[in-house]
Amino acid sequence: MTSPSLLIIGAGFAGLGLALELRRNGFDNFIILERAADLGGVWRDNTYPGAACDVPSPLYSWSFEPKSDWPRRFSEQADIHAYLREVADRYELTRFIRFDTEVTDAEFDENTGRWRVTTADGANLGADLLIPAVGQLSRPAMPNLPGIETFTGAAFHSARWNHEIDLTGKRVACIGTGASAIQYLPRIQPKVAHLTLFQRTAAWVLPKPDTEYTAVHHTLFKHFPPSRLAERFAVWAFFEVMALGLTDIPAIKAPVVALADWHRARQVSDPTLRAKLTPDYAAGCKRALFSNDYFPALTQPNVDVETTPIAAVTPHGIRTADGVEHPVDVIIYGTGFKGAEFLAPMNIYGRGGRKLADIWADSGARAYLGLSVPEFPNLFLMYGPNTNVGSGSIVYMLESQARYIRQVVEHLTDRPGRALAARPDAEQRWDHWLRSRLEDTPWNFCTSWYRDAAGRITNNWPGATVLYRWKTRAFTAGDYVPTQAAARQH
Ligand code: N01
Repeated sequence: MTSPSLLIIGAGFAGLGLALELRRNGFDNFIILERAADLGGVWRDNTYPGAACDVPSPLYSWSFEPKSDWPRRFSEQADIHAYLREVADRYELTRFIRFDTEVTDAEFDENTGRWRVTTADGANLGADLLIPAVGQLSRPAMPNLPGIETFTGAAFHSARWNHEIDLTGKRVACIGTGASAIQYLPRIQPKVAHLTLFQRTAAWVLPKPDTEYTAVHHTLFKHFPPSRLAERFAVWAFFEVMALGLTDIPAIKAPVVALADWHRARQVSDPTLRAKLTPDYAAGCKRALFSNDYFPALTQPNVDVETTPIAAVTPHGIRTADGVEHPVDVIIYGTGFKGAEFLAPMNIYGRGGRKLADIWADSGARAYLGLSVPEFPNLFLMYGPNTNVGSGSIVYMLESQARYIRQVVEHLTDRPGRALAARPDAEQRWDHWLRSRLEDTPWNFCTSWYRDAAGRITNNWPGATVLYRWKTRAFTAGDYVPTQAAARQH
């Protein structure tokens, strides 16, 4: 049996998940190229205080590698990173990973039917299949603020937290109110002298049903697996209902809005502050956030919430549009990621030397099932266009993709030189169906990282995660154009 070779780019949840799926099914013919010196992806990079997952761990983990002793329901970064390392060790994955190896270019060679990859140090590698698994949130976005480079204090992005800067007694500016900011802000507020939150948009915040798992939980989860499955199922069902609320059953939104309003009213007694913290856009348009300590932190006497837009960064602080100078010692940019720039800065060339970034610049990022692009044979994306979840566990989505790609590998086994790219008509039907479902979603009604510069919703999956599982349940050869490399015809 000759199985095709794979180059997987990235050793985060996606790349490792595919490697596990392959190993579990007897395929070892792959290499993972990882630009950093460690595995873990976003769970390696995001080390800010309070970094945690806002999806409970029984669901935010591989279904086939359950863990009975998570310290709490919503795990912190260190525990998730440790889980990734544990599982990677169990399956001896590290011997498949080449660390400190950043892919810069990849080109499909029509003669050999293989991918040729170039790395930052100038090395070349080849494989039958190329699997970028680089995530959607791996490249921090800095705001384009005048004077940003003139600031003389310390400044860093939340995803590149500078742990050498002691924030104790400092005047700190926090820019951004997304999922990252609401986690670190309550952790740093007690130690700083003064914190100014520069809020452009208020967040929809829901109570976080977190709990510590006790020894009783751990024993039950370990020795009575139905209890662990029940926890996983309950979390999954909750997020699926929320996802349906975003796409299919708008009536579900009313109780969610009521809950968020109640939460804010209960935690913020000052009406002026409460008004500032009340969103003025459709719930669900940006990611809904779970926190019990964000609003209480904002009510503390050493905190100001500034809603006047930022005009410029100055050498000693931030100037707002009303001309007021806010002197600060440290600026923390919780300003998100370049989520719509899929696969950047890599250059990926398909048949005829066509560059993927150029095609997507015109059409927006799109791919059949979020996985395959016409004219890019044997390129399969993980966490590709429109496979992010507005509600639910990305790990569940990645498992669906890993299963699908494993079926592709099975199909190509004993077909050397055969390469598959989505049929253009299959991809168009898929995109048409996606766009029609996306039309009525709340994601259309504000700006967020779910949309590209042209306003197209390129990131989110419009539905329950189980719908994606269903759509990707079986590889169908008829949806692909098979090509046979001239140099490897039998
Ligand atoms: O980034 P964001 P994030 N002036 O893009 C503001 C995942 N995640 O890192 O809303 C002023 O959500 C911007 O303002 P506005 C999760 O999928 C997961 O927080 O554009 N403000 C916004 O408030 C999440 O969705 C976990 O008006 C500026 C903020 O910066 C994704 O990562 C934990 C600005 C950016 O928010 C991104 O979250 C953490 C400017 N010039 C993150 N530019 C889990 O728990 C930007 N902003 C799994």
